[in-house]
Amino acid sequence: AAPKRQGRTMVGVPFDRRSTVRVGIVGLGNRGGSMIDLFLAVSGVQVVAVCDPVKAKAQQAAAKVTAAGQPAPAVYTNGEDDYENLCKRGDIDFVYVATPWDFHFQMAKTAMLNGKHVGVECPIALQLDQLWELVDLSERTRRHCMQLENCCYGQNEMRVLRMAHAGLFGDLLHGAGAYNHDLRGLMFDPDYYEGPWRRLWHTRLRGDLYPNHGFGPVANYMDINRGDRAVSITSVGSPSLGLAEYREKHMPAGDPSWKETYVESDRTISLVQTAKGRVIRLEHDVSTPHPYSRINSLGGTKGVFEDYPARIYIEPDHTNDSWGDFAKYQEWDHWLWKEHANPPGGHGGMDYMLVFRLMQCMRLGLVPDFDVYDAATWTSPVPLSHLSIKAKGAPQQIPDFTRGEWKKARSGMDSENPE
Ligand code: A2G
Repeated sequence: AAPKRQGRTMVGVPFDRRSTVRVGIVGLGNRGGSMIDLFLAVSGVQVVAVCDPVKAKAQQAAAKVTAAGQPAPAVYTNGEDDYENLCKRGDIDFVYVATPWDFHFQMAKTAMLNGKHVGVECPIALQLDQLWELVDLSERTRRHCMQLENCCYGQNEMRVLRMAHAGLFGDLLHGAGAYNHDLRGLMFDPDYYEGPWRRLWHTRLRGDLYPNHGFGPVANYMDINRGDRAVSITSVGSPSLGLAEYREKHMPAGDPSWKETYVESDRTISLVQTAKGRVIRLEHDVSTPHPYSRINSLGGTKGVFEDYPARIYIEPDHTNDSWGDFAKYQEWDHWLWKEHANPPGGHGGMDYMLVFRLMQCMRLGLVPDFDVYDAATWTSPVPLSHLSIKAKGAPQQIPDFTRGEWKKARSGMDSENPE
């Protein structure tokens, strides 16, 4: 049973309107160090503070802020706890966290306890009790705590979302999402990440370490927490061989990685069932050779979409048993993609769409596109797939983080441009 609610629900709670959104950034490595460009590219946003224990990274970020014509930001570099001082500032509305996973939970918590809305890179936390704690804290502090899932803003994802909600796929039945990305080279690279933290998670957990890129978009298609709910997850995992094999081939004797024992399944496959009986397949594989794929599929009573590469088959447009051209459905593009041609930044533009839209919601005092309940739901496969694999695939219950509010339909991120 869900723990008793300590505050009021945060379902449908808008931001306070702000003419300028004041942002503090914690973590300026690969992710934070490139996302800062996008915060600086959106008007109505000021980056007032940056924090990273690696001084050079924080200073480089601060230089970007002044180069963009904004006042010099406060810089926090005094060890791993200095983010607490950033969170305590009185002139920040939103804290963006792009640090190693190990710190996400604690940083989200600290931001909310200091009265800040917070957006965290994936995964927002790694344990179920932590997910509940973030839900409780968001309700108690009246601050939004969001998983900043950029893939929800991909051009294909947003187009499919609009088509799904307009009924082009009929009644929705099934979908799939994945994080199948060969990260072996990056995880063993001594310089790409700040230390071996990402690889070390492969010595601790067996299941899906990174469900959000796949789960988030499909959850949106199916209105999870907005009329439907993810109820249970069943996971199976392959043997864990990929990282050890890679190490054998590429890492010199004596490298610290030789002390590690990898337990994370090379490929995890999970089946999530929803309250309406729909099925979502999730896959995770970052330790074997394969081309990148988030799978990103959706099927219903009128047809199906599959990505990588994008193709579609919906009646009455297609009736001859062969795939149709998804490019022909451009008219269904989301307004973000129609109004922001050639967006700056990485991941084909979806990072920019995410930042622009989040900042718009804060400026205008709108309800965010997703909230702490979505963050907890999309992340719950991390601990639950591990448990399911250990239990030989036994289904695990996904908590109702909304405590019943999921039954309410809500208009979401596919609404029209409010400006
Ligand atoms: O690889 C990609 O950029 C991932 N994002 C990101 O989440 C991270 O895993 C990175 C490697 O550090 C997407 O695939 C959208």
